[in-house]
Amino acid sequence: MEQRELRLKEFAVELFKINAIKFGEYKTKVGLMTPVYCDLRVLVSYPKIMGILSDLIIDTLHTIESQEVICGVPYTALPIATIVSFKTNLPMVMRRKEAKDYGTKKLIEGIFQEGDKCLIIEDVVTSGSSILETTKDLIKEGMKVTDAIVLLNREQGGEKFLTQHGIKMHALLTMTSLMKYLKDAGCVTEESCKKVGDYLKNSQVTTNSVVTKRSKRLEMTFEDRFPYAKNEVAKRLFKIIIEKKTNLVLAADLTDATDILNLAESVGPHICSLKLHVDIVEHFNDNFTSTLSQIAKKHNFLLFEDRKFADIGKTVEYQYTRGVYKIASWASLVTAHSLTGHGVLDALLLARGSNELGVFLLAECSAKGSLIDEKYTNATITMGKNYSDLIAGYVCQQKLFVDEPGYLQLTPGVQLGVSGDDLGQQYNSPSSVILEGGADVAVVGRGITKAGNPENAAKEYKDLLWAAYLQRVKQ
Ligand code: 5IU
Repeated sequence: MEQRELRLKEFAVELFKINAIKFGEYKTKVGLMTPVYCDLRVLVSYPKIMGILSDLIIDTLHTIESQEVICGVPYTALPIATIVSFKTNLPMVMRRKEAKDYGTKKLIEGIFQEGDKCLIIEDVVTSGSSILETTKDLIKEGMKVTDAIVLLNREQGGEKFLTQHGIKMHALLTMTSLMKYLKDAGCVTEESCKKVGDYLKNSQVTTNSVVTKRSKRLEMTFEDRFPYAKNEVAKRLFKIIIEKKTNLVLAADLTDATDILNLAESVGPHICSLKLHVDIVEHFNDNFTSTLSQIAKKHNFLLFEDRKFADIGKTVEYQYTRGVYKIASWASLVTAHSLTGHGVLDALLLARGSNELGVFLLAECSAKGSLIDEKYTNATITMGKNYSDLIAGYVCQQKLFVDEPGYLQLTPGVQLGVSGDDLGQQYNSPSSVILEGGADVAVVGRGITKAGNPENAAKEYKDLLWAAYLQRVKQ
């Protein structure tokens, strides 16, 4: 037997001895039964075996084109990557795993240059989706990923999936070689080997099922979608929604400044954002927006100006930054029409400067007789795709962009017990906009502002919307 194969065989037997590989009847993460279970987290308790493992990885590393940094997929592979980094002097980067930290902290810790090639280290590969998650963040930060070294390839489809995404997988052990080594060493019976072989044949993770699960916006939780958001304000909005468990946006369409402030104060705890039409506010002054900003900060919601920008870019730039309202100085979110072309988005991108800004692009309207047709809607969605750093999502009434989990669907026209108003507004119920319409966040105006007790109404809408969301993602 070749030297390396001998070392791998010894390593496989060590894994068996420390119970990192177990045989019997075990439940997998997704609830299926498996005759072989790998728990490589125990490795940290065996420094000597960690040493053997890191040397085997380093041998493989020498067969791969040069890499500038390495990254272990959290958590099990983190200490393994650390040892490899230490022994090879190859710097390491770390990916944050906790979604809730993303809003305020970096995705990737450590120093790297734009274009650096990053080698991925992982313990066990089944579908390959964990490696792809990590890869996406590394790419987002400007690195390249071409290779991944893994301890064990379970041979359930992960290698093919990663190849399709341009990542070559180098496995120290495959389930087949592991079983052979263990059988040769007398650790497992012929029967166990057969059971594992049969199991592998019947439990292939098809590439499609992985892709579909990962890209279905409507079935994913806000937590799972968070890493896909590219716009900074969208990330903040995701974070607020998750923390406050509310996807309710209040349309505070009152004309008296003090009434709006009082409403914001009482309803603040129940909303993720407060939407204004600032040009309907009488006696507007800068005090109004600064007080409102303080309330927004206190109750952790975002200020949203429903300005529906729709002019040539230069005018939009002025409308956003200048004049009486100085929208840029207080609104984190605005709406824009796609009608006049991408100049509107270019202008907002340019005028944003160091201000935080997320744009909801108007793809549909809730008003009866709207001239927006399917072609316009589709062209709007396409336009937004080129501005992922600026766009927080789309305003629309039905399930669109279902394969874009990082964008939010904002749906207005929500009220209980009323089908519309005298001026063309059309209403749906909170549960139907979420379940049938595909809304992520819903806008409620008069359903709350005209209620006898707006705070109680807001709480009721919040609870109904959240229950519908949980039902949609089956939580
Ligand atoms: N709004 C709509 N429909 C739309 C768009 C915006 O109702 O298609 I685009 C705004 C108008 C108003 C709020 O500020 O959402 C809805 O208020 P009511 O819930 O009071 O109808």
